[in-house]
Amino acid sequence: MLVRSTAATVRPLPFVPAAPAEPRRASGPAPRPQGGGDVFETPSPSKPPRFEGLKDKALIQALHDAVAKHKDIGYSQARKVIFTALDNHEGKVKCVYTNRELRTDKIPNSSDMNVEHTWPQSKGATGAAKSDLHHLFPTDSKANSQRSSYPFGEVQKVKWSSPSGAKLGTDAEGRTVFEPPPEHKGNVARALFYFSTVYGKAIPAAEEAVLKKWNVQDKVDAAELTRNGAIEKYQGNRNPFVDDASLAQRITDF
Ligand SMILES: [Ca+2]
Repeated sequence: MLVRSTAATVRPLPFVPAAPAEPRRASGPAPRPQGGGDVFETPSPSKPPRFEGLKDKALIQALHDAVAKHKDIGYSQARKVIFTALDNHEGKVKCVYTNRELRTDKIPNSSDMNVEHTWPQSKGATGAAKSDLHHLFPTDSKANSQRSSYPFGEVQKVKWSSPSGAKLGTDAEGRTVFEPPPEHKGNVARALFYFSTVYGKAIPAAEEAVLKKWNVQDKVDAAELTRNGAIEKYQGNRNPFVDDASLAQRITDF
């Protein structure tokens, strides 16, 4: 499953959902359907552990153990949460790639705005990972199509761009890559570090190098921190790379 360049790499066990095809409703209370959705019953205090003295695989394992377990709210609920609560500010939802705003109080038509899987479904964001809010963001549907499932990178030769600064094109090595606007670059990096850690997926080396750069360039701001805390209320876990952006620098190879 894991495509790694180094041999004998021990990865943390990926988070495994109960089973595919609506299993999470087989037991436990039925989800409440109102806007904003279920709130996780026992939100933990927002004081993140420090993981001092750990690095590389030991740090990945410790982070995995600390945050992988969470509530799978299901994809329809994830979409509802994003468009009606989590990313709805004063009645408007903003595309993270183009900055286009849409006034809405419900899930919009998917040809207008939809949910971006920062870690693509085609590359493993399935099961619980498909509805994990930490890597889901609202996007303009056309921008989402442009990104497709291309890796993130620095575009040299532009094929498509948005006034926001998002670009699709080829990088210095000729690979087709997608570049988000500057203010979302760090958010993408930290979302993918989280995904790799929680689901045991490797990040290709070229992409990882760019993400680490973006993690430093676009630092965590109040909005990203607030979103991290809000997600914790829905699914019961935090993105530790948002709580402490320096963690990524202690991991040589995601
Ligand atoms: Ca940012």
